[in-house]
Amino acid sequence: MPIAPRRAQNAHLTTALTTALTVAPTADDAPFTRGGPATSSAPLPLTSREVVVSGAVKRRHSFDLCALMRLPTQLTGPLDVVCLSGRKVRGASDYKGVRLTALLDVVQWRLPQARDFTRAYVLAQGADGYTVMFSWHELYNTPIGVGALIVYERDAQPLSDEEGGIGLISTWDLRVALRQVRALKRLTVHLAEPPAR
Ligand SMILES: Nc1nc2c(c(=O)[nH]1)N[C@H]1C(S)=C(S)[C@@H](COP(=O)(O)O)O[C@H]1N2
Ligand SMILES: [Mo]
Repeated sequence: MPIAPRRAQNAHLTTALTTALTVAPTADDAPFTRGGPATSSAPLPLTSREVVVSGAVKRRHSFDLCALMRLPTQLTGPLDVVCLSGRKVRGASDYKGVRLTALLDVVQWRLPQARDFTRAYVLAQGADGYTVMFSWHELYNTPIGVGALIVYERDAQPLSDEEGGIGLISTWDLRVALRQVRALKRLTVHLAEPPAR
């Protein structure tokens, strides 16, 4: 079933987001762009062929393309990938992948104390080190979890090496480009340390 992005309902939130981010470099997203030294003319493509899930999990596991394809398929439906600056990176009619929570359900969160989930989170890292975060609550207690996908196809074509091979996309984010991770390599589960009482 396609996941329809809830753009219309979220219009008022976009305004709030723009206001909240005025301290961030909105005019120019240079700090967020990738790339090696300015001198390198043809940087190697950053590609992932498997995603390793580790950290606070019951059993560490590596998912290659075949393993991902065995999990229940999700399609995004039409989606604009827009950066913090408002720049549209691309439009897609469909991404295909599996839910991030489907991978986490395989490895199982290791949460020794009853309420550990309230401070649990996942870091998703690309081949170049680009890292984004999802909390347990976002994934299981908000609609974000339904739209957070590990993707391997766009518009019925496999993601090429140049496009990263395997990626992550958070369909229901207001600005989708930011939490899109190209060449997703690692997912690590963590427990945030509460301050001493
Ligand atoms: N691995 C990785 N993913 C990334 C980034 C990055 O630097 N590295 N930049 C993000 C930002 S800020 C944008 S705008 C988009 C750009 O999309 P594209 O690289 O797929 O064109 O990727 C996002 N995902
Ligand atoms: Mo960006």
